[in-house]
Amino acid sequence: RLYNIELHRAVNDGEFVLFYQPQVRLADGSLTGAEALIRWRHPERGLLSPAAFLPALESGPLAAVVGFWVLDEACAQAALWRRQGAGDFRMGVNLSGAQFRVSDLVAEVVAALERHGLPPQALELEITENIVLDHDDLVLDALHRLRALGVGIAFDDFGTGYASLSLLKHYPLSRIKIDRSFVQGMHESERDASVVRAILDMARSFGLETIAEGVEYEPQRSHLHGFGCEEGQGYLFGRPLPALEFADVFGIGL
Ligand code: G
Ligand code: G
Ligand code: MN
Ligand code: NA
Repeated sequence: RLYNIELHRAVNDGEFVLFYQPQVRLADGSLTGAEALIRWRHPERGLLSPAAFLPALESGPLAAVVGFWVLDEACAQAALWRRQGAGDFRMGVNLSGAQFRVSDLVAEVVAALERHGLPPQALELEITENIVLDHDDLVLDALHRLRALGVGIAFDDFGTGYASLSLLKHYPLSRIKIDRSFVQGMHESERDASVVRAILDMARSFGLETIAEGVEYEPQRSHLHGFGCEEGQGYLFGRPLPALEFADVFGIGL
């Protein structure tokens, strides 16, 4: 209960902030975009990461409100950075199931893009297996309409769920995000490396773009690049940062 009151206060007082983690081309490390990641600047408990509050947020009434705030804020940021010379910069935004259930997700996305003058190709929505399994037809229909508009759909944490192959077959995806659990083991474990190679082969045959999560060490980058993975995200390239620091580190708006 107390937690719900606090979440309402966080929404009303603007205590949520977005951090941005770089996404780069594995070939040369050049920036392609960022994933927006929510944080809670809690007045007493300091900076909270999603693990500390997302479960409560997503099981309560504010999940969609906060989700659409994230969408709007991330679109505004991407539009600003593109105007400041970041070129084809792409912004990744995580979705929650509530955003499909309680409102018209497609209308909200279109409104956010128009509000900020962001082209649909510059936005990539990230979905997980849980979202898809919970709300089947609703989700499928919304995703088809979003893809038709040109918005990207990335399948997050790919490979960890039970239905990955079935989802690949049925859902209109544009990218696969290879889960970091496979990436972390791939330079030590032949099995993990095989899983990564198989995922990349599948992505190719479905015509999907690829990004590897959790890239921390140079050998992981070079193996992934050698296997044909296009992009990477992880501590090797940069941690999630507040917008101003991100722009500073990546030379946007200089
Ligand atoms: O930022 P961090 O690496 O701690 O993120 C942990 C998890 O929280 C990630 O798996 C990410 O998908 C999820 N997450 C981060 N930001 C958002 C958000 O804005 N909305 C939703 N639904 N999930 C998020
Ligand atoms: O897929 P998801 O949206 O959950 O991914 C974002 C999460 O992964 C964030 O919590 C982020 O802090 C974390 N993360 C990003 N890069 C790395 C990395 O290189 N190593 C590890 N262990 N975690 C990472
Ligand atoms: Mn994600
Ligand atoms: Na995620």
